[in-house]
Amino acid sequence: MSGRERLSSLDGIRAPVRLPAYRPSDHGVGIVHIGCGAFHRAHQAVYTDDALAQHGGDWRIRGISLRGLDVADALNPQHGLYTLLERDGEGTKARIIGSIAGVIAAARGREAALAALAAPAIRIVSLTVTEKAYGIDRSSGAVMPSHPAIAHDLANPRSPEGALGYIVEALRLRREAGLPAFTVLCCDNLPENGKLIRSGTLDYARRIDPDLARWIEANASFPSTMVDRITPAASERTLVDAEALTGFSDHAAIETEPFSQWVIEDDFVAGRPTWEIGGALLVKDVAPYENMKLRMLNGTHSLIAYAGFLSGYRYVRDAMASPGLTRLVRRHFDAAAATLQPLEGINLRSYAEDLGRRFENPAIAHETYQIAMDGTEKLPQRLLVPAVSALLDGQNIASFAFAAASWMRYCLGRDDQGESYALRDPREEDIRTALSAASDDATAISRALHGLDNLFPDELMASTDWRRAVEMRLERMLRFGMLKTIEDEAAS
Ligand code: CS2
Repeated sequence: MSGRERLSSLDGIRAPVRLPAYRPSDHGVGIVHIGCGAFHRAHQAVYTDDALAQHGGDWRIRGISLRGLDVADALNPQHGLYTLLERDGEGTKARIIGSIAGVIAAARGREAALAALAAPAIRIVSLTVTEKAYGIDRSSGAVMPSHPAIAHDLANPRSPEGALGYIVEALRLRREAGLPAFTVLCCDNLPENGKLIRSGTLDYARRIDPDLARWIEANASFPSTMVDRITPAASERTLVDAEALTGFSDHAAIETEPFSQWVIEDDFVAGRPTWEIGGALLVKDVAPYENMKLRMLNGTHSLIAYAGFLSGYRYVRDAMASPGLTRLVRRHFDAAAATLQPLEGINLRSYAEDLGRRFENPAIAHETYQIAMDGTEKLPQRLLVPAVSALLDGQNIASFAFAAASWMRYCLGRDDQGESYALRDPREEDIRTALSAASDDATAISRALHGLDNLFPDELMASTDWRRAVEMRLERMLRFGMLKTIEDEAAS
């Protein structure tokens, strides 16, 4: 870092940098957000910044980091201020966001985190903690007692470590203090995320205190949301550019694309900011939007991540410069779109064209390896559930099978040059065990990975067409390498 002064107030920052059109310190905190990483800072915090500028209110955000100290240490000395860079081929625009009031690192202050959640002024608790952090079984909606955070919290409910543990303990404290409950707003990429976290929260609470569970059921709400903004992890370059544009050193700067979308089920027990000011769509049913985004954007992203990473493409934009892979990307948009119900006001063809342009954005360095992470958590909603729907409707399953085979090839942990890499998946151990018992031919690998508990839907397991389609592609990947398989697949 240079010797420039650290960003900590709005003084001295000049146009064209955009500043909050309100005085942050005039507004109290009404939201606690758990998981204050780059995505939250590029998305919900920006909508809240817009709402504060237009309608004011005590809606600033107090962040909680469940793990790590970095975000708190970067944001707190800056009084929560940070630079948001919006990048595309035309250039980079800088904006200072003022909606975050500060961040509590739970690792350093569990009591402070619980006190923040139980504060009378809190009306919404939102979350971006990644799919794997909840510990909820997707098919039953119950918590998984073997999940590390759930296991810990069930044994020590008053000193939680996980997201559900914090929420339920905070609600217990509120009930005990005679305070109202809050709205729990899940902003992770999970289908029907509100319903899922509601059932997980209630199941967890029932295991501790059935009375409390009934109170939560009657008093809290859990709207579903669809969130979208491509936000790579910040890099050294992000910080350098933020400093050049604002004149201040900023340890919490982030970068993102110009596009942003937020669809929210309008079900809040204690009010909400006017997020529609920033373009959020408040609707009755989020599920169709969520499916569209998970299947078309995220499903294709995962395909690009596995096939692209194994072809040596470090960034999504590089993968999009490969003619073979872009053909497969477009084929996947079509295959995913064919599994969706029509959605009023949305033309899936132009949605796909926009996605293609967003993936190509030359100014966004989004690592394929970052997206490849946590495959077992992402595959079902992005690729496997739509594959079932394609299969049952007699549609072409080739693209889903290609993506699943790419994931399997990735699970081997070494590329075509023999370089190894870490899988970074919560079920890494299961994957390794399953593979170590299998011989190294495509049929055995596919059988071993299809056999992982609770991952592939029964309809796929039972379909010879599906299994053959996957195995055949995996076999080519192993024999000819990923680049050649992509070429052949794109030509077919
Ligand atoms: C990506 C998402 O890392 C991933 O798995 O697919 O983070 C994606 O960039 C966002 O959902 C876009 O809104």
